[in-house]
Amino acid sequence: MASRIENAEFRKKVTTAEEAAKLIKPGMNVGFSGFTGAGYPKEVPVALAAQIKEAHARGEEFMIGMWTGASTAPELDGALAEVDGVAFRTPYQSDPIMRNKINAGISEYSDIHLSHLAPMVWEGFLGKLHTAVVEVTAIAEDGELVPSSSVGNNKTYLQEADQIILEVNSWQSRDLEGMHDIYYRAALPPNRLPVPLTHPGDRIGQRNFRVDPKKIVAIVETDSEDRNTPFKPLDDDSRAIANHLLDFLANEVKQHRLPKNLLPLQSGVGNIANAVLAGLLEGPFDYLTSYTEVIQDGMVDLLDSGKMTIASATAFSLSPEYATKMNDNAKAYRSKIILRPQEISNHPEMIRRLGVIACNGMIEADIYGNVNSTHIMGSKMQNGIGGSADFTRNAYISAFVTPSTAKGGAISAIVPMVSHHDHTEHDVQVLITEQGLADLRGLSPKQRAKKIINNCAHPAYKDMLQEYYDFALTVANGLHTPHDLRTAHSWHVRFLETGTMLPA
Ligand code: 0RQ
Repeated sequence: MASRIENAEFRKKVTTAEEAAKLIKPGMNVGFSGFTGAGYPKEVPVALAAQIKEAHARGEEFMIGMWTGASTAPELDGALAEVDGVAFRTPYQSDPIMRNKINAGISEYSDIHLSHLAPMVWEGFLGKLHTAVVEVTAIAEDGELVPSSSVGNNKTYLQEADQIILEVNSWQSRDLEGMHDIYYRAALPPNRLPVPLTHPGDRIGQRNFRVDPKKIVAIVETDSEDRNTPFKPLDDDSRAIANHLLDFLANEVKQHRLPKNLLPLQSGVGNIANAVLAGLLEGPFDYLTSYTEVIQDGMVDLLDSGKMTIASATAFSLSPEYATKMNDNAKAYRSKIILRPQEISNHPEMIRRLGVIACNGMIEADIYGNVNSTHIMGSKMQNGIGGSADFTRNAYISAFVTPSTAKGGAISAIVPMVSHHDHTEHDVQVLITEQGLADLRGLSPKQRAKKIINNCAHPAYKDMLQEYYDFALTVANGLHTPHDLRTAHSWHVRFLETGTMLPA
């Protein structure tokens, strides 16, 4: 493999993953690159996990604090969680082993908004950052670091860490250089200035990361690919949900509440989000733009077709097929895709200014429009809030999507009262299931309940929801948001006790 370390001084620091991992000591806080399976370090975490395992076998304590951009991959979250090596984890994660360790009480998890984490690190709220382990595409001749397939919190981790370990990955396209926009003028109050970005395509920063060479303690070379997961083929429910949203947007244009090319789109991760993007490909909207977190396959198709002119994000989240396509054609995509630090891709200031149309997945919503994105049955962590709240609260239109039932119909996604609260009724404007869409804008709680039960609930649960609501009207201590507190969570309790929310 040809070296991507184009600066001679940096070449002297090349070592093995095992030697590099030895520089990470028990109790250290480590900032890792990585966002939705893109741009995470692939060699050092696996070597570190082996060393943690050996230390535990000798009866020694060895755990670290793990900060990332968002979710990573089995070689990072999976490997370190497997050996009980993670004392503390933040922010969004979705690895099944990591999730189990959090829910088993082994790893503490702080579910921080994705736009908040970098400023919190600057502020020192999370304590000292001892080490950064960051994947880059290349080290340029001038000593700057060419970012790889995600930017995430890398700028912050490179600036704040005492010591830095780099993984230089030659699988990433060298042509990625120029796709990124690294903004260095963000500051803490009272010195914070407006971020001068008024269009998703604006470039306000520089191409590469700066780094203090004195802080680099090891460089590891690799050519391992990002662990990208394929999307499931579009199912009928995803298609129905996507169609409800597209019809809604078309009507907003007709009512002159949205321009013909809409406003910049944010779409969450997963199959429904991808179905929405697929629907846009066939839809009537042209000259679309996107101001979002991740670039998915569907967005690449929109850019290819010319339907979308520009996409701004912080990372790729592509299937293996599309990752290869991106690597082969990075030069051509550089004029249409911009990857930014996540405190900019998810910045409330920009989301509000641009008027982003946000669409995110959820676990459940209640009849009043409160949304739970993170917890199963009140206590068990699924993934985390990610960037969903960065976008939802500040969006021009905020929509949440889900199939109306889960686990083969045993769970209703519309419940009397959410078992955990991420997005309040004040922030949730549109709810969509395969059954239909509830436009909640400007409605009172009781008006919302009517729409949600009628338009979004699955037929198997519709009468049960109506009964709950009707009874709540007779027992509630006030008629603004009527609840029967004795039974508000009885559906969840029934599921935990019997395996279904449906009565016997
Ligand atoms: O469980 O894996 O055991 O089968 O939850 O559900 O239907 O596969 O949906 O992958 O789109 O995830 C909210 C988790 C939806 C996601 C959430 C069970 C279901 C399945 C996953 P299994 P699906 P998705 C910007 C946006 C927060 C972050 C975010 C998410 C599993 O969208 O993490 O929005 N959002 N970021 O069976 C019990 C219910 C359930 C349920 C689903 N009501 N009760 N279990 N499940 N509904 C991007 C980033 O921030 C990076």
